[in-house]
Amino acid sequence: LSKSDKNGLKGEIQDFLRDRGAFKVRVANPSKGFEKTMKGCHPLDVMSQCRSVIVFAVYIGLEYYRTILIEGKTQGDNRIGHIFRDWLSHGLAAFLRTRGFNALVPIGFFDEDQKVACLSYKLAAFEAGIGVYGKSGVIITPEYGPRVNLGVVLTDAILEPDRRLDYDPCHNCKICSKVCSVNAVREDLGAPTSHDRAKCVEFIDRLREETNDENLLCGYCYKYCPVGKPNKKGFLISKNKTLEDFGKTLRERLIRKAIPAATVT
Ligand code: B12
Ligand code: SF4
Ligand code: SF4
Repeated sequence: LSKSDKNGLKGEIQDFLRDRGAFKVRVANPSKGFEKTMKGCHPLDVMSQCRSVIVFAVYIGLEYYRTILIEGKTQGDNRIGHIFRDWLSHGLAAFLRTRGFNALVPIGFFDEDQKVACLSYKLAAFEAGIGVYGKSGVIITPEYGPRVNLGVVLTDAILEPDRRLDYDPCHNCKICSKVCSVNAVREDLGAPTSHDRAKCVEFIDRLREETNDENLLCGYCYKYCPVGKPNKKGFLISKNKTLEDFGKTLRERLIRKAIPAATVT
């Protein structure tokens, strides 16, 4: 028996995604858990006939955030890794449709101004047991820490659900709160309330504005999290640099410009 025969459709889905680069594929039941969903952003709000939430993770470095330049300019959010992830998700949705199921890739915002997606991939990953929320507000996987990109496909196929992980990666670690330039991670609070989303969003918005989209992201908390062994080769940075790559003086200037009241240490 092949893996797929043994595990049925779920096994086939896992094979499909693993063959294309995902290292972990799990399923959440939309009718269980999801208590922390924002109003309007439940999987059943996005797809009323959804019976399974398929979540997968791809291991990445910051290179993943390299942006495709069109006529020498960044055009919105066309980051290469996101396109790859969406390609995987749509490939799986197409595969499920050939099997007679409905499938939907949740893309886009519920509230664009507040940067709230129509479905939180992190919450889906938490419910499916891909990882748990860390103090920095992102999902920490035992395998690669936060350095993963998450994909979600909703379907009406009934698949055996997995469980949340019983895992506490943060313990007394304070690294993300120490490296965050704008104190958006509180070390004294538990995850995920420790992450001040508004501060982080404001900082990144202003950073983009001040650097004319030269610097799209910060990601210090993501880069320095000690969980999962960082593979140096995965951290080649090209077009979209992190703040660190701007050199100390320029970095401090960018932070001050972005948030004048920020304390730069
Ligand atoms: C908008 C967005 C941003 C915004 C806002 C960030 C944010 N934290 O919301 C900005 C531009 C700042 C950003 C930055 C980054 N992002 Co971003 N972002 C998104 C996006 C598109 C939507 C996030 C969203 O809607 N949040 C809305 C809030 C409401 O959802 P939530 O954060 O999960 O909050 C839930 C919990 O708080 C939960 N909750 C509340 N109380 C409790 C209590 C308990 C016990 C539990 C379990 C849950 C819980 O309730 C909320 C849901 O209702 C997602 C993709 C997606 N569709 O999900 C990627 C995503 C979250 N980003 C990602 C990444 C990697 C980053 C960066 C590292 C990028 C970088 N290199 O800098 C940084 C990290 C910043 C950080 N520390 O969070 C990854 C995260 C991967 C991971 N390991 O978790 C995602 C999932 C993209 C992807 N497909 O992989 N991002
Ligand atoms: S850096 Fe430390 S505290 Fe922050 S998310 Fe990673 S393990 Fe948790
Ligand atoms: S992405 Fe940057 S600003 Fe946001 S929490 Fe992480 S280190 Fe802080």
